[in-house]
Amino acid sequence: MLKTLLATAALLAATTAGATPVAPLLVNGDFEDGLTGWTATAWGDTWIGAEVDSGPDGSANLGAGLYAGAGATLSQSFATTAGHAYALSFWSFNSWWGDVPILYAFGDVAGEVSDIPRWIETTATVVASSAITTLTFTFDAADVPEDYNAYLGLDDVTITDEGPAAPAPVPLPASGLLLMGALAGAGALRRKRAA
Ligand SMILES: [Ca+2]
Repeated sequence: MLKTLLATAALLAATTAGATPVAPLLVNGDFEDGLTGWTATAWGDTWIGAEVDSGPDGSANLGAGLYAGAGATLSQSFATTAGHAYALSFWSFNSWWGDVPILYAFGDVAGEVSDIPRWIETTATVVASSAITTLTFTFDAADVPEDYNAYLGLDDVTITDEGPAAPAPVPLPASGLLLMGALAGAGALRRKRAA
């Protein structure tokens, strides 16, 4: 019990000190530990796995070989605080005769990266709506023709908790109606007093 209290106190102290860097919410987002922490599914002949040293900084990265009509998904779920904004960043590339897109879904935000012949960074910000949020990548090879294959790379996936999201601005029509209501009320009060 005392140990738990001390640990909690230490955690609070570290959190409030502000000097401690924000811990990554994802496990193994840089694939230096293979596919640990990730759930990977592949369809057909698609291959998905960790490459050793071809990442953006010569590090390990995720590789996916996609064959005709096949694709693969990669996902990871983690704890989030509803109402907090989360910044997503990842590096990716594709290599093929054509252009196989990388689709990503993070909470209720979805996006697509395509035409990336070299490593580039993609960023997005999401406001979490629940205690658990899932990040899913889908490597869409639906357009890969027979006897061809595509190759995709993914590395340095990070999620950063940016704290409570700024409240959405009140729509003008709503505030206008409120103002009109207040003015009408004041007018009615004046008429009542004058009567
Ligand atoms: Ca890496």
